[in-house]
Amino acid sequence: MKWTKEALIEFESDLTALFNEGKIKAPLHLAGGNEDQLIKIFEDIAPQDWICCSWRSHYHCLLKGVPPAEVKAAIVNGRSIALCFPRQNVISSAIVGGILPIGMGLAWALKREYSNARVHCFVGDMTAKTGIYDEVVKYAIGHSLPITFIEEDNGLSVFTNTETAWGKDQSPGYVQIKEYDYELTTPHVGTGQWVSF
Ligand SMILES: Cc1ncc(C[n+]2csc(CCOP(=O)(O)OP(=O)(O)O)c2C)c(N)n1
Ligand SMILES: [Mg+2]
Repeated sequence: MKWTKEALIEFESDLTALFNEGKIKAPLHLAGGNEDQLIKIFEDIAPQDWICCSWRSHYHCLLKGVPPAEVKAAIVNGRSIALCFPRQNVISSAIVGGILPIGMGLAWALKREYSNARVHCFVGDMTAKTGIYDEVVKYAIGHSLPITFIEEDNGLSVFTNTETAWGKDQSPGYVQIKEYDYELTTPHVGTGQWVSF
């Protein structure tokens, strides 16, 4: 099924109405506003690729080909924040940053199997500012893993301004970061030889 912006919005509006009528007894994170961008991004996503998402993934599921009735049923049953559809290679975690190491492990597995599939890992702007994001992106680049990270930047962490949360409105302050290079000459004590962990 080829999704248009209007059809996505209609799908979400239907869910919003159900939520407001008290028929969905679980959180529902609305997307509203990123339809054009997602439709474009999914043009480059192959059927064999994997989609890694977080708590707002109904558009991603639909665009990956999960039948709308299945997505709707899962949401009405309260599973909106962690939609997983293994048949269409869609997995989600509702833990901030939780999907990142999962996606990275998946990408490692695909590389080891010489698969031509890729992982597409979607994260919010606050998630992209967490420590785990830095580690995972650095590791993925370093090991040339078949993974794409997509930051969905709405400037908000739930309803808090992300920049404000990190103190961006404050004066620079007194924090200093210093760095120097050095060469280690002694191995870990007791190993007797160089070991790698
Ligand atoms: C470990 C953890 N802490 C807190 C939360 C609650 N929480 C859900 S979404 C979110 C904000 C994350 O911001 P961002 O990644 O920008 O996503 P957005 O709010 O834009 O969907 C938080 C703190 C959570 N799900 N997991
Ligand atoms: Mg955000």
